[in-house]
Amino acid sequence: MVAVLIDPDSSEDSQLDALVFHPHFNQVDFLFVGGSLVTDGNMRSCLAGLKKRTDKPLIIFPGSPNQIDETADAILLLSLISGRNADLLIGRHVESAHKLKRSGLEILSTGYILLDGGRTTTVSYISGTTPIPQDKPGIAAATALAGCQLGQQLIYLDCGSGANQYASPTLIAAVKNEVHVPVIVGGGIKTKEEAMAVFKAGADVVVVGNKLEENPEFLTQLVEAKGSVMTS
Ligand code: 1GP
Repeated sequence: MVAVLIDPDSSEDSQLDALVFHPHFNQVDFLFVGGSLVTDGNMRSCLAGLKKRTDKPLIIFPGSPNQIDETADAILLLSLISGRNADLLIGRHVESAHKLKRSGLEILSTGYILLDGGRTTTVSYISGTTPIPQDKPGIAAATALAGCQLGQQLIYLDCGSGANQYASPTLIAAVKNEVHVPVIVGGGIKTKEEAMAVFKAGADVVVVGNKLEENPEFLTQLVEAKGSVMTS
């Protein structure tokens, strides 16, 4: 499946139109909304702008508890299991627990694994955590397995938005070999070939943000990548 990541801080009406009215938008499965640094509270207006245009599932990909908004459909309740920052493993969750319960959002418990994408990304800087080196697939696989043993329903392998390097197929395959929950892969995917490699390695959901923000026409190639793997 394909998910498009929308950053509420850079979602002008014209950008949303370019995405939603794209001829291949019907092939998009989910819209993830959020980011590791939403500075000016645009979450509600971004969700409203999307709801006006589409009935695709709107799933919050939260960078902080202030991104919880009951007008979405669901939330990836992320636990940053590749890091050792207690606040991002359980602290923020405790702070948000009541708000989340009241929100009525569908909660998708997600083991979030940050991978080294070849540069310092906002998420690694803001979270203060060290990403897993991509040449250590065994560490990523053991981390994903531990997340599942703790009851997480999804694993998200992320190189961080705007990464130079996307998740390596070897690492994705190692994780897939270890866990039986859906694996979401994102960060730094910029070409059709990269998207195909990620799908082929076993990603259940491929997420693209930056590249589509920069060029909505990339949706055609992303959808072709998904299609080519489904038919092979
Ligand atoms: C980031 O996985 C997402 O958390 C998407 O990354 O913006 O690099 O596509 P990009």
